[in-house]
Amino acid sequence: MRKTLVMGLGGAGMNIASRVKQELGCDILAVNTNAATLASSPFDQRLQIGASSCEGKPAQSVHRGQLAAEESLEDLRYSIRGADRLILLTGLGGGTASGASPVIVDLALEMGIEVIMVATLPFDFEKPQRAAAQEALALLEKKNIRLILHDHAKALQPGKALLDYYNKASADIAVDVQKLLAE
Ligand SMILES: Nc1nc2c(ncn2[C@@H]2O[C@H](COP(=O)(O)OP(=O)(O)OP(=O)(O)O)[C@@H](O)[C@H]2O)c(=O)[nH]1
Ligand SMILES: [Mg+2]
Repeated sequence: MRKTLVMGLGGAGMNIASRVKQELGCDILAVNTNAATLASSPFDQRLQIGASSCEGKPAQSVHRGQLAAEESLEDLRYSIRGADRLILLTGLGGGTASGASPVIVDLALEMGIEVIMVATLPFDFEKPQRAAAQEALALLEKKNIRLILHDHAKALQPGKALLDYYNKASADIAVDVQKLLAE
């Protein structure tokens, strides 16, 4: 049997991952620069990255997210070892998500792990996040991975609360993960 590791990366990635955990009951590795978010999360496996570059706080830029993953490369390697397949859940646009995910993908590929990334894209009104997501996507699209994208901008309807979109994306991604786990 193939061994699949599900990872929730960054704040959105961890929120999505908790829904996936709730619905599918699978083990999840939570990865974030933000120590407080990790500490209050429901995951058994947690990895703080970039303790020096981010000092336990949100990365806030693609550059710092990248530095965080590079700084913690050996911890990441240790945490994903033994998996044949990585399902990486994240909300592109965040510093951690956009900066760390290309580094984590490269590490996994180098270790011979198949990578499937399931990511949300920011709303149009999140201008800097949208730019960060595009920057990350330009890198990720060149890599030998499967990318499944859920674009918040395309889902936008008047009068709906942000949380409704987040919940819908999380529910849709739980379905994606269920299908992937059944493959
Ligand atoms: N689906 C979903 N999307 C979210 C959620 N929270 C934020 N987002 C989206 O995800 C993007 C990234 O936000 P975060 O996850 O907070 O960013 P991060 O990866 O933690 O990066 P830093 O906070 O800079 O360390 C945002 O721009 C939103 O578009 C959530 O709970 N669910
Ligand atoms: Mg965050």
